[in-house]
Amino acid sequence: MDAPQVPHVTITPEGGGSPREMRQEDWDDAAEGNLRRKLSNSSMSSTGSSAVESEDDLLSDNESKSEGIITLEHLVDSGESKPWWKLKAIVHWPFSVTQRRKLSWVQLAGHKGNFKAADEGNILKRFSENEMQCFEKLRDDALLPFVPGYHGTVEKDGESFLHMTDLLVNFDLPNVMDCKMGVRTYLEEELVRARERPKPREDLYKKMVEVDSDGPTAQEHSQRGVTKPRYMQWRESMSSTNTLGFRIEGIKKCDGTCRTDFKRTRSRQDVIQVFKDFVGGNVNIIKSYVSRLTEIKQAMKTSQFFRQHEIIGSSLLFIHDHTGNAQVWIIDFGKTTALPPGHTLKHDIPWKEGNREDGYLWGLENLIRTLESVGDQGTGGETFCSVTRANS
Ligand code: I3P
Repeated sequence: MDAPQVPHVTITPEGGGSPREMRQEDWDDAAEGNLRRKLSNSSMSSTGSSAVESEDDLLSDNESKSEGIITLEHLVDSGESKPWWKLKAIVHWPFSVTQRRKLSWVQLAGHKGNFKAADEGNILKRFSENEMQCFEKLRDDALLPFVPGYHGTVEKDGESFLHMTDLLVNFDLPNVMDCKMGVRTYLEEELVRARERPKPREDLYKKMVEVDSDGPTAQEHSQRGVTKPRYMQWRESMSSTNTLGFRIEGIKKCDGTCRTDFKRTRSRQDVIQVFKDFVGGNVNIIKSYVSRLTEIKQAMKTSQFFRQHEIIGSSLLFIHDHTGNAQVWIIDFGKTTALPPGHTLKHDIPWKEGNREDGYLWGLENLIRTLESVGDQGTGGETFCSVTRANS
């Protein structure tokens, strides 16, 4: 018998394709497992990194952005093409509890087409040599308890995928936050390449102007393009990446709302406010997060993998639900690269081009301190999805 399919959520570029209203039969189909949720490229990039060396060249302009729209796609491989369904960012999920459990998998970001449904409790992520090597090395590492389960590679529809555990499977109506770690979000080799072969991109220019029309220089305005490292550095300086060593990329809450508008969330107080809202007034969730982050930090101190890798573009995925279950996972190793033999990183000293430092540990310490102050300040009113549950 075929294994049941786990549906996937897709966040697609706003304006791409023609949305239509969801109808009752759509939800019924969803509940029967006839849909899959698939994540496309997003401004949050939480899980979708493709091959390190090629992204800059491969991505087209219209593949680079999401404003948090969720798309559901029919899973049935019947040959007949069913329409893509688009669901605006702010939605109230009209599912029963059982239906919602079946639709429990959500992916906050990644590049288009990166995910597919797998057997129950698992997902398929588009193959990346880099990421696969990381998972292989992590099998015997102190960080193993904090990374998604990896079950090898599989072929599907002529493509290779990494077979991984679905991190949301044990949650009911999960709240999910993606925090991208480190003081730098691009590889040194991307910097070198842009210097040797500058390739201004219009999509990145447009994303920059959308947030700050004064962001581009006069030359960038006239060519209507910015290079990738220039864009990434600007993103880092606008958000808390440079100042705190991590930034909030996106949040999906239990009521189905998605937010990706954190590009200007920069100060510690801004971050505290976002976390307060994320946990909906529950200080115990914050405490659980702090203790999990502290365990991760301890594990990093003994991890060989951590010492021997430059960790770029990796995120911490925060997940909690109304039962009080709260976990943090280290995800996205598409741009994590091994250092030459004999070299190690400290992860908490400043980056200078050539030293490959990523500021991961410094960011993690800042994140822990920030969350501790959320706990100290209290979080304000409780808003929990159990209320929604009672109504369903
Ligand atoms: C994207 C984000 C991603 C990055 C992507 C950027 O910007 O920095 O991390 O992908 O580059 O466009 P934003 O968050 O503002 O949308 P990688 O981490 O894989 O480099 P891309 O457009 O080349 O995919």
